[in-house]
Amino acid sequence: MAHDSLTRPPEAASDWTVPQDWGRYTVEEHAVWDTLFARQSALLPGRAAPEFLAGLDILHLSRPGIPDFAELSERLMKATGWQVVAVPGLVPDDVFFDHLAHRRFVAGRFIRRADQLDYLQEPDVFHDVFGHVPMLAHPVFADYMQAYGEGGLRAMRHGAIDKLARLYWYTVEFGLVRSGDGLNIYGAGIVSSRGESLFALDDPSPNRIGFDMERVMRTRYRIDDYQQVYFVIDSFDALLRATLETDFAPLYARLGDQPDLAPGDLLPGDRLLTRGTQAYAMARAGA
Ligand code: HBI
Ligand code: FE
Repeated sequence: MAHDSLTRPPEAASDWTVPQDWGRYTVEEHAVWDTLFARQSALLPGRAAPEFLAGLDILHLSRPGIPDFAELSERLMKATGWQVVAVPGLVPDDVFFDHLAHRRFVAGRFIRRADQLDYLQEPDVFHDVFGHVPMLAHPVFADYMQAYGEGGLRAMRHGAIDKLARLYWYTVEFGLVRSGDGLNIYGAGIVSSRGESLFALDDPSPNRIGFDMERVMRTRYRIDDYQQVYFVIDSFDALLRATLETDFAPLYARLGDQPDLAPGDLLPGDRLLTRGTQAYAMARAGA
């Protein structure tokens, strides 16, 4: 997603952060958080990765109301050295990567309206804090997110942001992880969405493919509907190792010579866990 068209709002600092102004949230806004939290908490046991559920506990996120980032950051800092900072919305890529590289997770401070419970385009505080922050309490994932930020700053020098954004998309946002003989959710975009928390694991429509760095970086994604493919990591250790061990310069060069893949494409070399019917995507395309 190219964010160079963004202009920094006057109230934002040079690093695009703004005060959360926790005291300004209304009773209705806290109630929206509580409604979303209750829905997802009822749904996620057995579906979300145990590491995600542990993060909810470690960070006391089951307390009612929108979390105060100062309190949340105090606990998170003790766990993995991360903190949560408020931003007005999407920030430019270089700003985003720099925050991640310094263990600062940027979270939107606004929350969706009660009539937008099921979907919204811009990441709000529920998507960012409920979706992304619990995994930051897990040391290996916390290291992965910082490595991703550092990689992002390098990718900019190779003009490879779009390739690296796909890694973020298919892991941090929409990743699945093996758990015993099943699959669990760890991606924030899934775990913060009731519909996709069901669809990603249960629906026969999407492909589910074993994670491979080059394959992920070749694969386009959609931002407007459920994913047509989910990539599955064997473990968070494996994801961190893959990121630290990849020599990205030659990989970006190889990627430059190969055509991108559409979200629903399959390759002979894919480690295919589910060959999807793509029925959902076809129905939506035909609608
Ligand atoms: N800004 N606030 C915010 N949140 C994001 O998730 C985000 C962003 N800017 C850029 C971005 N994500 C992605 O395009 C990067 O992966 C490149
Ligand atoms: Fe997100």
